[in-house]
Amino acid sequence: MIEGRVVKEVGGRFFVKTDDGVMVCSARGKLKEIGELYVGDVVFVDDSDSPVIEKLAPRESMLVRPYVSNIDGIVIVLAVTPQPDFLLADKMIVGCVEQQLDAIVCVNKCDLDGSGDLVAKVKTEYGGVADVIAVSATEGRGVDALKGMIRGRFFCLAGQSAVGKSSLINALCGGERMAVGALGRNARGRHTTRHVEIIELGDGTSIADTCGFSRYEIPLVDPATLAGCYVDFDEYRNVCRFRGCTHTVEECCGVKEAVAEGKLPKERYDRYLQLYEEMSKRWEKRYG
Ligand SMILES: Nc1nc2c(ncn2[C@@H]2O[C@H](COP(=O)(O)OP(=O)(O)OP(=O)(O)O)[C@@H](O)[C@H]2O)c(=O)[nH]1
Ligand SMILES: [Mg+2]
Ligand SMILES: [Zn+2]
Repeated sequence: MIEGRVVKEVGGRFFVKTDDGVMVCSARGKLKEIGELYVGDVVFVDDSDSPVIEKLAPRESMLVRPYVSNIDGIVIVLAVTPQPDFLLADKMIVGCVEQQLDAIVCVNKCDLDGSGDLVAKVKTEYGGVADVIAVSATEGRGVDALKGMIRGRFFCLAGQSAVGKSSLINALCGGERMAVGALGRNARGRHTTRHVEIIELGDGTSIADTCGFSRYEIPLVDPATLAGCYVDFDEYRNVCRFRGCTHTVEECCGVKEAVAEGKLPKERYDRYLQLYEEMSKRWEKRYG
């Protein structure tokens, strides 16, 4: 059997990269069911006849949106247009903390960000929890710096449709690898990329292009533990009077004080309350 990595899946056919090149494979038994094999999976292929994936190696990490496995981190792409959905980005960062993945927040289309307002805002929101980088896929600005940040590792690009994920892949590999969409008149995008695909950039670096999305559900967690995924709150929680403070309704809360003093971004905190509320509702209904 030959070992390889699933680098792309289209309509039940899996493209598996091995030392000898890419093989187009089908899958055996349960593995051929939808949602069983992910791009990023390490698999074993029987090529005695037409190549078939027989076995799956254990996964080190796994995301269900986008569907990809064995990544080291996520490049969360925001852009000047379409309008950034910060709650979506918060949720992706919670997902990264839970799976112990690196998060890079990448602000694309900074050629349209005149005086740098969006970049400044994103740095305020996420500077305490992730690396933030400003790029322009079309003008090439910041692309080498981004490449440096992911060197030697496997990252996936994630974010809303039309933020420029595929354009960034093209800029990173200096070619026209991925199809790029046009912006719709409402600037909401049209979902150009329809499958996940891994592109190797050399030096052991690879990056996955993924389909844009506008909804992202983090796995259900006890709302009491949600604040633990906000690492920017860490330095203030020892001021909280109550152990296990959720930083919502409690008195004498270090996080709330930090927000009031402008040390933590107010909008991110407000979205935390929103997510806390959402999670509490899901938690109450967890048994049906
Ligand atoms: N001005 C400007 N436009 C950009 C930049 N990057 C991408 N675009 C444009 O944004 C549009 C969408 O780009 P895509 O790369 O297809 O976006 P995507 O995130 O891959 O979208 P989906 O595949 O639908 O998820 C295209 O019209 C690109 O030309 C940039 O840095 N500056
Ligand atoms: Mg795309
Ligand atoms: Zn608190």
